[in-house]
Amino acid sequence: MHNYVRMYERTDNMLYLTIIVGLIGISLAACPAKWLHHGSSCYLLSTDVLDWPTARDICQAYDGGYLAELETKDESDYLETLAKQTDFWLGGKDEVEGHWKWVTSGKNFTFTDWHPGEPNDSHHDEDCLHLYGPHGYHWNDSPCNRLQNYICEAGFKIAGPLIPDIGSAGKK
Ligand SMILES: [Ca+2]
Ligand SMILES: [Ca+2]
Ligand SMILES: [Ca+2]
Repeated sequence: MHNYVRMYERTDNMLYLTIIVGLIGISLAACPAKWLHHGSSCYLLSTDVLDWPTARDICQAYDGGYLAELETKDESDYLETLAKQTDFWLGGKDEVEGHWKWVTSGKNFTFTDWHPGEPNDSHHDEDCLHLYGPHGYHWNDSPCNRLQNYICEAGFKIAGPLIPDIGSAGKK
């Protein structure tokens, strides 16, 4: 009887340890569930459509999240390949006409992949950046109130090597 009690206590302790280690593991996971990892970032391709300001706010509501900022050809190529089914808002805007910036970081564009003839500020009403299907998913400026899918980006968190070791011990 005494041994049974001790065994259950031990099982409970192992359960708590497993839960705690699991929670630590989740908090240190490389990318959150449904987010894709590429390079130093995680990306979430939306399944809903929003106007550009709302998409920006939704992305910023995620921990460390922002509407995607494409700083390199590698990053742009990766997302253009993924975007092949629909158009996606990106985190660029020309608040001052023709002066494009990434809104979250405030950085000027260091790399661009504009479709030829873009940005054209069509009807003097295109101030928000997106990957545009009819333009081969290259960059285009578009009216900010248009409802489209969007891509959120967040920093890739590297899990420490110690945590997986504790995790595997806790499961034994
Ligand atoms: Ca980026
Ligand atoms: Ca514009
Ligand atoms: Ca345009």
